[in-house]
Amino acid sequence: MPYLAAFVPPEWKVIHIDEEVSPIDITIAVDLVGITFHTPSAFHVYDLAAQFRKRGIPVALGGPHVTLMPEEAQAHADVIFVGEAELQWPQFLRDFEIGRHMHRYCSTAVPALNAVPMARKELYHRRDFTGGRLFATRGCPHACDFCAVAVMYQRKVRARPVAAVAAEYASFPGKVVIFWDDNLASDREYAKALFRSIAPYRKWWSSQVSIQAGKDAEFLEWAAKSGCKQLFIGLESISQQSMNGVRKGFNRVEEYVRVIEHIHEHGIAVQAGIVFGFDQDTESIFIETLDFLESAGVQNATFNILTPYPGTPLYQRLERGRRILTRDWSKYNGREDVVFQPRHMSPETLLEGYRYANQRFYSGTSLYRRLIRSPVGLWWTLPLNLAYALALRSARQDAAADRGELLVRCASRRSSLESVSAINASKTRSTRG
Ligand code: B12
Repeated sequence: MPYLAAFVPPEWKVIHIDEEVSPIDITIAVDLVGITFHTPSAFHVYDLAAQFRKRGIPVALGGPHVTLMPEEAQAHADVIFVGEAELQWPQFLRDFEIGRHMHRYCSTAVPALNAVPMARKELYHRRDFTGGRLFATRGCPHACDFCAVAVMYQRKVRARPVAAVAAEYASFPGKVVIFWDDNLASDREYAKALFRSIAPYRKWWSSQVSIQAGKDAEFLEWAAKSGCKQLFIGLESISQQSMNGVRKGFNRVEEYVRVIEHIHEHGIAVQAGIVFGFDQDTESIFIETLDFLESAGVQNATFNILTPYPGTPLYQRLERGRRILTRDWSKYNGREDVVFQPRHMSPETLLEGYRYANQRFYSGTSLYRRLIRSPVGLWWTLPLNLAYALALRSARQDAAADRGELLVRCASRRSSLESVSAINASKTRSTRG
């Protein structure tokens, strides 16, 4: 939002509220409310929008879910933005000022990012996700069938001018910066030029890249020289069949160990993105993945339950197979709920396997095994691991409380308390209701 705010004419006053940081004051006196959100927040946002609209305040909605589900979002807003809004948002503001705006602004082509402004830093909050964050490129050339980016940006990769990115990078007062790019290695020559120009600022940075980055020595050399401390790589699965099945066959599983070693040799830590629940996954995938991550000495990992975001080929495939279990978007969080019928296991087994992976990976023994071999000092890897472990512990406590509440509901319906699937079914029904 601080980035979109940079397009707003200076005579407007912009207030930025991030619900991760503070609650929203529904009674606030404003002329227009704009909200961005991912799929899991959709119902919550529709509820918020209804409260503002009830007070006569127009609501504008945008973001990935709106782009992927425009018809649904339209019913909850005065105006929606479908696709990227660099051109349409300023147009809307002009229309709004003269009281003649449309209800839907669609970007017909992906915008070039040659002249985009820097985000408005005075709107950042101390503890939200915006401090020390910027993007250099947008989009990814790949078409993995579970990824919303491929649908949203039509696989078109665009880059900001190197000098503009370097200037924004330099403008952050802090030492640590994250490039929130979809794949900073989409154009590796561009990336190398960028690394050369940010090296003098002597900051530390991390970003997400595809596996090709780990094979390119010059990329890694310049990344390291410019202060790269960690790369997030979507390894996704240690099953080659699973990778082939979701159009990510360019991830060659037999190369993973060498790629991780290569990145480590440059003094860069690896954060692995792992997904469980692919059609080729069987129950052994959980233990095998953890054995692999520990033996490869991966410093950090983000585990996800495969989630078919609406609009993706994965969603369409599962829908055709009648395998979508719920359309309650709040469950499309990839962390707490399974929303589809996996092929070779039950939803409960998938959830338990996912929990097992988190518990084992962030246990003391695993931490010791992995971090002892870290190419980056403990000052970088330990706080990250502890932060993950703490976040997981609090999520587990919430889930336990949630399960307790569900047991009460089940009991009152005289459902079987032994059956986990009965609990899950009840959870789905009650949320829908
Ligand atoms: C950074 C990021 C995060 C950050 C978000 C921090 C933050 N406060 O912004 C963190 C790490 C927290 C995060 C979490 C998650 N993320 Co995320 N994330 C991203 C990422 C990499 C970049 C987002 C971004 O800043 N893009 C740049 C901006 C400029 O683009 P944009 O959001 O599309 O906005 C443009 C337009 O949509 C429009 N617009 C957007 N909002 C609005 C609002 C208004 C009023 C207007 C006018 C216009 C407008 O204007 C913008 C300029 O063109 C995207 C990938 C991507 N490229 O979008 C994934 C992505 C958005 N995330 C995704 C997912 C799945 C998640 C998680 C569910 C993952 C998980 N399992 O936990 C969670 C959900 C969090 C939640 N609470 O809802 C999916 C979204 C799928 C979906 N259908 O929602 C994406 C697309 C990744 C993917 N490969 O599929 N994420």
